Amino acid sequence: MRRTLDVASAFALSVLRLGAGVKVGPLGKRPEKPLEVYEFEACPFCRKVREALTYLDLEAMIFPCPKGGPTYRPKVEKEGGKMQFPYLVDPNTGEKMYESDQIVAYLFERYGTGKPPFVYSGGRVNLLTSSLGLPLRGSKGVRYTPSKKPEQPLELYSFEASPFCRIAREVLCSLELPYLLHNVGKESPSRPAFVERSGRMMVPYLVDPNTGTERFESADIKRYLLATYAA
Ligand SMILES: N[C@@H](CCC(=O)N[C@@H](CS)C(=O)NCC(=O)O)C(=O)O
Repeated sequence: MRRTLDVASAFALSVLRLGAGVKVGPLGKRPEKPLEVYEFEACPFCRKVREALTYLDLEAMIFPCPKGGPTYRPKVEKEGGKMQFPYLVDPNTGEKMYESDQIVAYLFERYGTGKPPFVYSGGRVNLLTSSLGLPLRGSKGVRYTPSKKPEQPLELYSFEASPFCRIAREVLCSLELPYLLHNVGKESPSRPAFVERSGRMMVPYLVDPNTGTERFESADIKRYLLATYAA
């Protein structure tokens, strides 16, 4: 029952977002290096950026910034001048920026084909639909859970609107575990290589190079992360 409610509430958030973060759209130039995104799962502004990453089939190093997180929050404040999320660093161009609408516009301009479709664009309606369902998730993906730091970043295959991926991302976020996010939305050109690697098209799929673990199933991923990294 608990698990059903967990999945249903994560699914409700994606329904409210009218399909944003499900499918890949027309793509532009590809970055050589993954983008770097400082964010936290329960932030509605951050969600808009993650949706754009799925649509544009972009890989990103995610540096989770849960409230109380001791590592990446102070880093953002030091580098950018304020503790505000999302914060994007594009190592391909040297661009660094706050403001979700500006980040989304930048990503579509640079790595898409220009202007974002309505559901990805700025404005009150999209912010409202990105915020409305959040109370359903309670405190998940908000606060820092003390953790042991991995030597190497983890990797997660995911797409934004999947409720199961959200469950995995929330735990990565709370534990402040940095990870390389591989977006494999519907129609993603990255899917064949993922299926070749994992054996089937299903997400989330976690890769932990620190322990040699690779696994599907959000509930198992959550259990694994807490058992391995919660302090
Ligand atoms: N206009 C900004 C608003 C960003 C914003 O208010 N983010 C909140 C999180 S949802 C924040 O950084 N709060 C400070 C904190 O979490 O400490 C944007 O669209 O990026």
